[in-house]
Parts: sequence; C-alpha cells; structure tokens
Amino acid sequence: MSYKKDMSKYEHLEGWERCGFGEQLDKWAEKYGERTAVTDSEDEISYMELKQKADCLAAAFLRKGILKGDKVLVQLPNRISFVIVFFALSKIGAVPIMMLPAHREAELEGIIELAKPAAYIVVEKYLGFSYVPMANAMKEKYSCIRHIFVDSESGDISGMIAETCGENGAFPAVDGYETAVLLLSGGTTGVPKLIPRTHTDYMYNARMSAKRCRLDSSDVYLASLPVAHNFPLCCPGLLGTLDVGGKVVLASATSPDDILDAITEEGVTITALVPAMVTVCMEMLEWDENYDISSLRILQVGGAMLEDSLADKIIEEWPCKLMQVFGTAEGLLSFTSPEDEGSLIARCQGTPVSPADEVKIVDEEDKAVPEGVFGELLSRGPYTIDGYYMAEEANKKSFTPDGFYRTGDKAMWTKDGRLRLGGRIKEQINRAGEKIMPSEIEAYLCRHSKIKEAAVVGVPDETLGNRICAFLVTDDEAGIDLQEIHRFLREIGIAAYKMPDQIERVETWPLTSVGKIDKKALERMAQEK
Ligand code: J2J
Repeated sequence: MSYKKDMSKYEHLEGWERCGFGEQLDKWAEKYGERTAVTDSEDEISYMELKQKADCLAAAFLRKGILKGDKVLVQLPNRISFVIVFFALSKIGAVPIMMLPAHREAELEGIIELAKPAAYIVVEKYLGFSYVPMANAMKEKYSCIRHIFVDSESGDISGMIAETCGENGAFPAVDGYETAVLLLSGGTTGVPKLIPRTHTDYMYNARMSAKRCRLDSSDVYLASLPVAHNFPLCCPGLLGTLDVGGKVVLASATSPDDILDAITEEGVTITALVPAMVTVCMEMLEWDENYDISSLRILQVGGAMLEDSLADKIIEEWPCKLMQVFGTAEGLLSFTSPEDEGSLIARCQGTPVSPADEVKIVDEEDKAVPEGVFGELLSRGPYTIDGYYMAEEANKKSFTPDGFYRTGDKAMWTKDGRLRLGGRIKEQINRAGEKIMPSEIEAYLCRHSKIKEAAVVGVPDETLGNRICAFLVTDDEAGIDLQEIHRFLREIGIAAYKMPDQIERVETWPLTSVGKIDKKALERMAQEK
C-alpha cells in the first residue's frame, strides 16, 4: 500500500478551508461585489459579474451533459473566458486539465489516453494557430470526447453563457477534498503525468503564497506567463489575488512589450516571471524610456535557476523587491520574504510557504545531508500531492514509501536556514522555465527515417538557461539539418518550446564506464561547438 495523505492533519492550519472554488467565488462576489476582478486586453469583469457568468456557464455545461467528476481539457490563453471556464467547471465538480496553448497533438494524445476527458474547450485562434481543426481531429480519434466548446467572439462559450443567464441552477455538491484541477507535470517521458490538486489544498497554496507576498486588495497582479501554469495561476497568481479582493491583469502573450505595457498602464504591483523573461524585459527597458514600472512592489522570479549576477542586477536596477520563487506544480513552494535583505534574497530561494511543509535534503541513500551540502530535495505537506493521477509505477519512483515527493532537484540548507537550489539531479531540461524530458524528444526524433539514434541534452545558455541540443546518428551521408528536424517535429505535432535549438551529428557515442551514452560529454561537446 502506498502512502496516503491524511487531510485531517492539516485542518488546524490558518488558510485551510474545506470548500470548493465555486463556493469561494460566491463568497468573493459577496465581499468584493463591483470591484474589478480581472482585466484582459479587451475587457474587464467585476467579482459579481464573474460569479454570474460562471453560474450561467456551469448551468450550460450541466445542460450539455457534463457531469460531476468529468475531466475537461482546457486550452485557453490568458483571457477572461479562461477564468469563467475555470470557475464554471469548479461549480459543477468537473475537473479542468490545464493544457498550455503551446501544446499540440502529441501532448494532447498522451493526456487524452490517460484522463479520458469528456470535453475539450479551445480558443478558436491564438498567435496564428487555429485550434478547432486539431480539436476536431482529437474528437474523431477519441470517442471519450463528447463535446468541443470553442471560445471565440461568436462561439460556444459566450453563447452558452447568454442562453442560460438568469436560470438558478442547482449544482452538485462539491467537497473541498475532491480534485479541483489536473495540472501538467513539467517534462514528461512517453507517458505524461497529471497532478491532481484538491480545491482545499490549492486554495491553501494560493493563500500561503499571498501571505508571503503580503498581498491585499490594493494589489494588481499581472499574469503574463500562461495562466494555466501553476505559478501565475496559484502562487499567489490569479487565485491568490482574487481571494484578497485584488485585481488580476491577464497579458495576452509573454513578450517584453506586453509585460511592460501592462505594468505601465495598469499600475501593476506584483508579477511573476521566469529568469529568461527578466533578461529580455531589462534589455527593453534599457532602450525604451517610455515604460514606467514604478508601481511594482514585488517581482517574483522562479521556474528556473536565477543566476547570482542577474539577481544582483534586478536588486540594483528594479524599483521593487525581488522575490525568489522555487515552485513545483506537485506542491512545495519556497519563497524569499519581502523583508529579507537584498544580499540574502540574491543568494537563496527562501523558505517553504507553509509552517506545515516538511522538507528534507538527502544523499543517494535517502540520508539527510548536513547544512551547506547539496542533496536531493524531498517534500511532504499540506499542499504537496501524494501521487500522480493514475500512475502507480511512476509514483513508486517519484515518492518515498512515507510519502515524500522526490523533486529531482539539487538543493542545500544555507547557514541562515534558507533553501538554495543547485540544478537538477534527474535528467530534465529547463528551457526558459519550460520543462522537457530528453527521452521524449529522443523518441520523436527516432521516428525520422534518416535518424538511427538520438541523444538529447540541455546545454547551458545565457538567454534560455538551457538550450536543447540533439545529437544524431544518421543513415544519410548528406545529413539532416535543423530546419528539416523542425518541419518533421511540427508534423508530428509537438509544442514549439520542445524543438531542438542545435543539432550535431556523431558517428559513435562517447560512453560512460558502465557503457551508457555519456551525456555530460555530449553537453561539453555541444558547448564547444
Ligand atoms: C531553480 N529551479 C527551479 C528556481 C522551479 C512557481 C515557480 C515555478 C514553478 C515551476 C511553479 C526554480 N530555481 N527558483 O510551479 O508555482 C524548477 C525545479 C522544479 C521545477 C518545477 C511555481 N523554480 N524550478 O516551475 O512544475 O526543477 O513548476 O522541480 O513547471 O522547476 O517545475 P514546474
């Protein structure tokens, strides 16, 4: 029997509430009424309107036959309809699967086979890509998908809201300990992993994050990363900001001009970025003096290693507090505090956000290592999952028998009792905050008729953190170029962020002493090129 988390252990915690997100929204609407809850590039919506629209859409989902417990693929960019859909599904106890707009057929198929969603909600078009043909193809291939709902100006979602408005739907009861969302685990191997978060633990996650940020109703939170991602969704993100009555600004794309425009125009007080985005925003600020970021109170930076020099530069040049954020969609969050000294903030990722978080740093035999020594970071606690969704085998590897999640990250305790991350133990590429498993890309590459063998590594890169380099043994004398690889991978249908940035041909592999491909040697070779 594997370890099962005992939720009753956490019931005394401040911020822990056995309640569904649908009910939370009702309470917020009551409390914050006509205040603006969310704005996007086209519209804004008050707390009360958000509740009303979520009620209408929930009733419409029920009418279409979406049932409590049904899984629903949600693939929407940062816009108000995302928020309405999230709460509408919560209200009827249906479970959104948080796809990213970047995902394509290959990612979708893995998830659909695992979770058997009853419906698929897509945006009609985003950043030049039309999602409807892809959605239809999925529906045709997988009979579990009974409905496609399209979010467009004249499309299903707004029509459904209009149709049922005014109806007083009776919704199924939702228990806070039921699953609220399925998040995508960063970097999957062949079989994708889904992260089940309950209403209660996820709300607690948002509240503890908000508390660490000292968030209140005067705050304006900018979500510029895709809001389906745990960081802008709940750390404190969208959900944490709504809980305190603040305003959420949804930027439609993660580009430096969108981010800086939004900060300037909306008086943003807090936002979350990955290190690669901070660098490009800084460059933009250097040559365009029209931006005004003086409203910023906190800049959260996380998702990938933040170089000491970049941390120092942010502290020196930005008019706000840097908050280093170590986060995982599986749970554990560790942030610095706004009250910490700059010199400390620049060199650590702070402390876990909940007093009930249990964190261990261990050696290869799972024995605790002393302060100042790197080991693997393990965690267990109120908002950390005790297993992936329907993944018995993966769970044996990813969790200890007593329920600690193995992050696969290298970390140590500093002498001030803070966590400092030191890269990955497990093989995973972190490209500008997006997580990629080499084995997944290797499998795709080997489907190419000219490629006999492939080995993929992450190579240190000044801008991206890691760039993806694919080493190939090919059949063809003339070789194969990067463009051809990209074309081929696009045809398979994979997210653009997984495309190799560099390819190298090899005749033979460098091997380790036990005869495995020596990926460290490949990394060095890629760097030298
Ligand atoms: C080094 N590596 C980091 C950091 C995450 C907030 C912020 C990020 C995520 C996230 C998140 C890091 N320094 N500061 O969910 O709520 C790497 C680690 C970790 C993995 C988790 C959040 N912050 N990482 O990135 O689930 O390798 O969540 O295990 O996508 O990102 O990835 P993910």
